[in-house]
Amino acid sequence: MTYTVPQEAIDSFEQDGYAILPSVIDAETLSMLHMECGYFIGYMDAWMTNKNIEVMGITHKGKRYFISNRYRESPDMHRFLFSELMQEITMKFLGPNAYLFVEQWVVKGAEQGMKFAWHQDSGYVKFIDPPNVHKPYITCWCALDDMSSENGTISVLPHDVVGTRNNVLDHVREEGSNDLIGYDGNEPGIEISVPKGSIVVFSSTSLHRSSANNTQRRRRAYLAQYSCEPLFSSTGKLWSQAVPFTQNGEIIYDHTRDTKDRDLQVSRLREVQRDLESAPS
Ligand SMILES: O=C(O)CCC(=O)C(=O)O
Repeated sequence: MTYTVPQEAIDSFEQDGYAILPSVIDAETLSMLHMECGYFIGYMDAWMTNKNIEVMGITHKGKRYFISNRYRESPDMHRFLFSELMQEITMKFLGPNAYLFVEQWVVKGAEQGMKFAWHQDSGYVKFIDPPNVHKPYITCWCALDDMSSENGTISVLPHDVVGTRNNVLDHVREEGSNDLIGYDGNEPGIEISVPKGSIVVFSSTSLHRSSANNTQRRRRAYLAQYSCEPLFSSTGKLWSQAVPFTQNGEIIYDHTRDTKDRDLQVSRLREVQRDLESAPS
């Protein structure tokens, strides 16, 4: 079935910086995402156990995982990331040219799943590279479980509440969690309760956070971020990745070529892992 983003969702994104697309991921794809998620969490757990570490950046073993840019290690993830569904979403919220910028599992452990502080995704870029200027990109936050305040869903702050349209705030790092915080006011934002298979699309300047998971089950989300052009650091280095997805609205993703780039990607990931391990926590 071909999906069309409703006009109200586009209006909501333009006005508030976010839009909710309920139950848009089909059951088969959702089941594939569940299996892949299990694999990557198991891998990360084993890796941290082997290294004898409990914390790596914003990942805290058993409590909260952020596992990024590993889709090439999966035989199936490319089918979702470069699907017609994502083509339609990127076309409507970003424009006719889209690059995969970041993809990431965000999983909160049962009962002890940590909150994640108010931030803008672009705030993480600015924190690491203050002079960086980039066009806002989009985050497609995919709910792999039914999401509620009990299991750590996200909340978003509409753009006009603190003026985040095209405005990247300064973020500060929180001791202990290593979260970057872009807002510490009292606004509660809009808490988003959605069924599994829903996608929340938000702008990279949209402030969002997520609450703790107090339930007895893991809370799983998958994030796919797309930019309208490759994003470079202020010193000219490619930030994360820019995998060509669409051009003039047509899918141009080339899986064979992407798979050939895999060795390069793996060696880049190792570099990032080394940097993370040597960074002060
Ligand atoms: O899924 C969550 O808890 C939020 C993740 C998030 O905000 C992010 O990775 O930027």
